[in-house]
Amino acid sequence: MKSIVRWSVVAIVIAAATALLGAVYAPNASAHSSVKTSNPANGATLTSAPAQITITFNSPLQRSNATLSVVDEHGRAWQTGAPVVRGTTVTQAVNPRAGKGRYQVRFFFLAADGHPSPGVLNYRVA
Ligand SMILES: [Cu+2]
Repeated sequence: MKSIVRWSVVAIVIAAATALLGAVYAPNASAHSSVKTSNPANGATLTSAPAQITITFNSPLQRSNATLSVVDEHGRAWQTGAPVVRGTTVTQAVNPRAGKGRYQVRFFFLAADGHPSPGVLNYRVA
């Protein structure tokens, strides 16, 4: 009888600990997939136009509904083709003949859990 009581206490403690861990490690409701690193880095000044842009997120993205544009200060788009999504990384080819100036990378992706991951990165060619 005593051992049955003891084991149910152990079971309750394990269940409570599991619930607590679940709460602690549950993904943040407001940040499902955010930018970890990018090349060019946000705010970077480059000496020549990049041939591609790579963005790495902290969690996997869906391949569908991925959009990315690279726009100069006059609103002209310089990306070529569609973004390529592989797991947590997105690669976008860019026209390397883009001149000096400020560029904005505007993107929208869906995280693997279905939540949207929109964002903006800036870089400059000087
Ligand atoms: Cu999410």
